[in-house]
Amino acid sequence: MGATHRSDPRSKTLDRMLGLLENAASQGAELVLFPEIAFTTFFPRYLINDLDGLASWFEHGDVTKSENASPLFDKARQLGVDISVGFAEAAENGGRFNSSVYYHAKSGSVLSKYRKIHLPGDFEPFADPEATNQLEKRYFKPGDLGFQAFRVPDLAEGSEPIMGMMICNDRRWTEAWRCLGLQGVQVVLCGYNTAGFAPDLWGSDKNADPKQAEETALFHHKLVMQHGSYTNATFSVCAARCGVDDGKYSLIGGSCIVGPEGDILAEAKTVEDEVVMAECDLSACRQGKTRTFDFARHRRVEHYTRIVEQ
Ligand code: CDT
Repeated sequence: MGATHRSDPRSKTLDRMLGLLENAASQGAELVLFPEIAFTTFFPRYLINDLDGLASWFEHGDVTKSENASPLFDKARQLGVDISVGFAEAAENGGRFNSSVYYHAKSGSVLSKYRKIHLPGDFEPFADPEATNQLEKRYFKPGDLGFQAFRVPDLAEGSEPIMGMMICNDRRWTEAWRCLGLQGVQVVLCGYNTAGFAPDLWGSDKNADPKQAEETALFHHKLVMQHGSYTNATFSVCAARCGVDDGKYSLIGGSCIVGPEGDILAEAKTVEDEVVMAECDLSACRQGKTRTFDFARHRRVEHYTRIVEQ
């Protein structure tokens, strides 16, 4: 999904999403992934002190019934296409999370929900008013649902694929991939909003060439998607919110579908609204899962305790 500005009405963004879903369905897609916080602009970049104002960026309660989001789920059901989509969740118990759901069209139900665990950025904004902020630590709690894989009935013929979700910054953490990999995951879904040139945020050189900085961000993005897919013998699908928001904030593109050998099967050509499509034969995961990354035979867990120590 390309640029989505702070001033864009919710209905405009939703209409774009409906159009993308119809486009994908017309090409035969069985599952469509939308980005992180897809229904609005990436609001954690703004300092929002007004509580009512902040609430307006969130979906309250069941996202599939939410006024601004429900038409997407209704359309998915009508088209018979599963969707996974990211949104800002205001939960019934008052918790606020950066979440995604997997919606199963055939049963008209949410098969799985994920709440982002690795929240990047800061609680307080930078002193420099020109800096790009990412105030996720201010607006969200770390996810409390773990990295839980789930089975999807009626998707791939004759099988119930094992899937898992992560959101944006999670993809940079090997631990997140391995938690899903250990559950035998065959497809990892990951929506993201990744700033391009934002030196305060990245801790990089303020005088760097912005184009070069974006290329580096894109390189790191693909690096972790390809590495995570390969070392866990899984397909992965990632969808960017990209382009330049508010004429000022650049977000990298790079939406792609990666195979279990780490190869990119399809990738976005633009930083605008675009459908990226690949046919995934899940039996291709078998090679890695039974040989190089046969975890039961080759892992040496007695040497991994440091990973879970504080
Ligand atoms: N949305 C999100 O998680 N973005 C982060 C930006 C990094 S902040 C230093 C990402 O990992 O792409």
